[in-house]
Amino acid sequence: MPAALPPERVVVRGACPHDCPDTCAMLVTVLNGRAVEVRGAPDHPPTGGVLCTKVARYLERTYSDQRVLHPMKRVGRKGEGKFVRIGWDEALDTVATRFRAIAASPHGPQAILPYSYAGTMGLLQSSSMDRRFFHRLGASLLDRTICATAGKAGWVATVGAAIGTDVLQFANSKLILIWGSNPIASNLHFWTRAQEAKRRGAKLVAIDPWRSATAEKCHQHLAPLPGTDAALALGMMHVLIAEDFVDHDYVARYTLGYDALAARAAQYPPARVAAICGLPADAIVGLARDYGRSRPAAIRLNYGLQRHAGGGHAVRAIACLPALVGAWRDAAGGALLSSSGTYPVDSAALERPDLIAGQPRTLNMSTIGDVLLDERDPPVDAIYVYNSNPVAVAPESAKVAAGFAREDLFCVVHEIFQTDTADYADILLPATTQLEQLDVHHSYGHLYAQANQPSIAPLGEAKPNTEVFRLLAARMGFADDCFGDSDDDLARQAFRRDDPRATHLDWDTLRTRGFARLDVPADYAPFAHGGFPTPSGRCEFHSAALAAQGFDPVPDFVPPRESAASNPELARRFPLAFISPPARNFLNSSFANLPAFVAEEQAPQLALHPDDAAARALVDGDEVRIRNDRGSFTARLRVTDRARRGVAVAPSIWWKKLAPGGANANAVTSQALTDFGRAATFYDCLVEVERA
Ligand SMILES: Nc1nc2c(c(=O)[nH]1)N[C@H]1C(S)=C(S)[C@@H](COP(=O)(O)OP(=O)(O)OC[C@H]3O[C@@H](n4cnc5c(=O)[nH]c(N)nc54)[C@H](O)[C@@H]3O)O[C@H]1N2
Ligand SMILES: Nc1nc2c(c(=O)[nH]1)N[C@H]1C(S)=C(S)[C@@H](COP(=O)(O)OP(=O)(O)OC[C@H]3O[C@@H](n4cnc5c(=O)[nH]c(N)nc54)[C@H](O)[C@@H]3O)O[C@H]1N2
Ligand code: SF4
Ligand SMILES: [Mo]
Repeated sequence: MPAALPPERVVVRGACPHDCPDTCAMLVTVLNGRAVEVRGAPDHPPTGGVLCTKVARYLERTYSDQRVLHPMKRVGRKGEGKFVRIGWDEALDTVATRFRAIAASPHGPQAILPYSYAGTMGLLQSSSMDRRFFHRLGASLLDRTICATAGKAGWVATVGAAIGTDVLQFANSKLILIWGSNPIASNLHFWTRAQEAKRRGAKLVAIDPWRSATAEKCHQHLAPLPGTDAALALGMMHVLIAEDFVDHDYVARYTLGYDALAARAAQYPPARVAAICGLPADAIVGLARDYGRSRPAAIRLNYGLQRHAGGGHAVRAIACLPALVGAWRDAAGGALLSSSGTYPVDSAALERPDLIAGQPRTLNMSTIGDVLLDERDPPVDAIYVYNSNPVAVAPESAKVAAGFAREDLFCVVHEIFQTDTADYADILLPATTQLEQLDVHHSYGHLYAQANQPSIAPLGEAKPNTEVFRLLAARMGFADDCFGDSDDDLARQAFRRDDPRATHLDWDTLRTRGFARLDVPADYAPFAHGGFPTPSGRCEFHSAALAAQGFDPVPDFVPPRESAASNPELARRFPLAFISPPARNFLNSSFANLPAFVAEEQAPQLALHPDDAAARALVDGDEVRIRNDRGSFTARLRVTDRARRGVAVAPSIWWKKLAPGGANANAVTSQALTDFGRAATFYDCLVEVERA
């Protein structure tokens, strides 16, 4: 009898690819070519050996029997999801032939639109060869605004770049404001540090219209009405200035526009703020005093609070707080929205914007429904979707679906699964998962760069994004050298090595060790001595750059577009403010097709306060319809005081085709955009609820 071969067992280092600030380091155990275990790397400080419950079960995603494993072409109606298998050659030839024909037509290459977001956050698979391809093609540019650009614009106008407190430092804070963020669901490894701080005596305060799992575990929870955070921050500043908690030395040395900010804050006394936010005035005063007295005091603000008409101003107002009280002086003080700007990513090398000839137009991904349906010159004749599921995640979904259903639209979708969007594809291409592809990662929540090594061979005929664009470039006859770059070549170009923070980020080191910390001190306090990367080098309470663009140069409260105060007529018909924040077991719409995760979330739910339910004669467990002029969807009612009065909450994002009635929360959300950053306003949305 031949002796059995010894099983070959290897452990490969990887990085979680999902759109999550934690960017965990993964260890993938492979036995005879098959991944058998995925766990958190214990030696990577932010991860500390722990993955969230979703990615701890990543193998259920990689080896799911729902994987798209071969190229396919559509045979049914658009949206019906009927396909037949074809070969890669036929698939790529079809795409190249159509793209060439459109480019040569009177509409020109701008009639082609790429559509991608952060299905994977890896620098290679999210924004390298793809951008080169569409730049060289002359396609329309995509404004990637669906998540964070309002907050980013507000933060950058104030602080200068997406730089903030080191997440590891929050363990040493004495007061942590968790603002518009539900880290137990969406930023687990920050929550670990907040818990550590709590054990050492820190006070945790959640500011969220909904008593999230996180708010429930904080010492204090303030539930402002959605979209009123700028008023709350200005009210805090009112009190901090009136009661002289201001760090005058810090303000004088390192900030700009104090008088203008003080004048603005003077317009927001606690009584006025109380009325705007729906909070007791003494809670606002108490919050300001706690913040003024505690040291170190840190704020973890997140994107939940900027999905409103005034989202940019809201983040800008909060970003003023740490400079006003000098909280940046401490490594465990300050604030964190995103750390992505700390990484010297070489986007020019990866994306090659120099390949763009002329000035192609830019189309906004957050209004993709209108982009596809409205008349425009040239029209969008072709869309190529990858790393995103717009038919489920983009606002005003009925219009998005109608746009994708256009018979004259040539639609390519490159996907791991047959999503709601894939159902509309003419050509559906199979994508690899993170275990099957090479990548380099930065992070928007910590300060470590990482390598993701492929641990298994691609399943079926799946290919990574970089490879598909390389093949398409060849078919299009793009001869530029950059289309010959391998993934390894791309990985070497990821960071600007002349940046002092990038000392340890060379690819050979990353590849061997798995990760490396940016070259910043262990007790990193980015703005302890000023040095803000703004035009003035100061924290800009007054921004000349904003003024030059026609914006109010000083933070202000911009009311929600849809609220009783701003639109009473609409609020009479649709009296409930509706928010649809992330469900813990989904990641946007990822995982929302896999049985184990759907089972955890049970069914689409809507949480409503007992008074709001009683006023509509609704009881817990009812099937309810959530509706407004844009559309409707159904969910199971949860009557709970975790929702404040006047606010309805639907954890999201469900796949439409797996939800009752084929609709999800985006049936009711709007395509209106934010004050800064041209971003989506998912949580600025009035609805009415009735029994289905
Ligand atoms: N499990 C899980 N994790 C995720 C995601 C996921 O879908 N699932 N998504 C990832 C992505 S893409 C992102 S951008 C982040 C998002 O994560 P966060 O940035 O934390 O933002 P949200 O989850 O949108 O909202 C966080 C909280 O803000 C609250 N909120 C809503 N409106 C307001 C408001 O006007 N003011 C205040 N103060 N609070 C408000 C919501 O009720 C919610 O509890 O999470 C990432 N992580
Ligand atoms: N109602 C409501 N809507 C929302 C939000 C909300 O809170 N409420 N949140 C918004 C936010 S913050 C965001 S960021 C967006 C997120 O929206 P999207 O970025 O569209 O995120 P996902 O829904 O996770 O879809 C990503 C898709 O990319 C695919 N994918 C993953 N890796 C790869 C790869 O390597 N190659 C290819 N080709 N495909 C891959 C996945 O299978 C998945 O289907 O949704 C927004 N929509
Ligand atoms: S989704 Fe976030 S918390 Fe979960 S493993 Fe990935 S990076 Fe870590
Ligand atoms: Mo996001």
